[in-house]
Amino acid sequence: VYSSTMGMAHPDSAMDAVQRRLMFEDECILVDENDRVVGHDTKYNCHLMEKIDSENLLHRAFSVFLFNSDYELLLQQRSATKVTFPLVWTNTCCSHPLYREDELIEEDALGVRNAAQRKLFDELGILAHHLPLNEFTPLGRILYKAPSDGKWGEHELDYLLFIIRDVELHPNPDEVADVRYVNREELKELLRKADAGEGGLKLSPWFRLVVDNFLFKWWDHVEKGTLNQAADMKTIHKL
Ligand code: DMA
Ligand code: MN
Repeated sequence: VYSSTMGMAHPDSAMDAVQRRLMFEDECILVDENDRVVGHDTKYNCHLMEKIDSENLLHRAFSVFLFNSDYELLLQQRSATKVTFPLVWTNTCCSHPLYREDELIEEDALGVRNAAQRKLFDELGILAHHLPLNEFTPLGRILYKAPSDGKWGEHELDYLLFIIRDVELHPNPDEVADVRYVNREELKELLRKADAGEGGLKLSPWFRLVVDNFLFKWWDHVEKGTLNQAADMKTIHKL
C-alpha cells in the first residue's frame, strides 16, 4: 500500500542510521500556542509536515547562542546527514527538551537549560561543567513554522538562550559539519552572501528570524553585561 508519506524523494530507508534512531528515541514535548504542555510525540512525528498541518502539532525547542569573551558568536553548519535542514548554517546549538522529568521543569526554564547542556555536549563536545546551568540566560520565546523540504519541517515554540563562555569544542560529525565564530561584521557578510545565494550558503529559518528581530540589539547587551535587562520571558513572539 502506498501513501503520500512513502514518496520516493525521501524514503526513510535512506535516512542516516544515527539520525533515524534519534527520530524515534527522542520524545518531544507538545505544547499549545501559550506554551502549555498538551502531550508528547516522537521527534519523527513532530517534524512530518503532513502531521504538523493536519494535527496542528507544535513542540517545544531551544536555540543556544554562545559567545566567547571577545563577544563573537559561535555558529555551526548542520551535518549533511541531518533529516531537517542539512548543511544549513545556524546558531550554536538547537534541539528539543524531551518529555522527561528533568527537561519538563518550567521554573526559570530549567528543563530547557538542562536540555541545552545535554545537547551542547552531544553536538559540540562541550563538557557540562564548563556550562553551568545558571550561566544560561533565557531571553525570550518565539513561535514559528518552517518547511525544510516537501516532507519535513519545523513548528516550534523556541526558547532563546544566551551564554557567554570560552569553551573547548569537539564537534560531533554526526551532527555538525563545521563551526566558526563571527563578529557582527562577519555575520552581516554571511547574511549578504546568503541573500545573494553566493557559494550555496544557506542559513536556517529560525536563525534568520532571530537575526532579523532580536540579535543585534541583544548583542549590545552581551557586550555591556546587561542581558538580564533584555530578557522577556512573558511574551511569545509569533513570527
Ligand atoms: C531543533 O533543532 C530545534 C530548533 C530550534 C530548530 P535540531 O533539528 O538540530 O534538533 P536535533 O539536534 O535534536 O536534531
Ligand atoms: Mn523541532
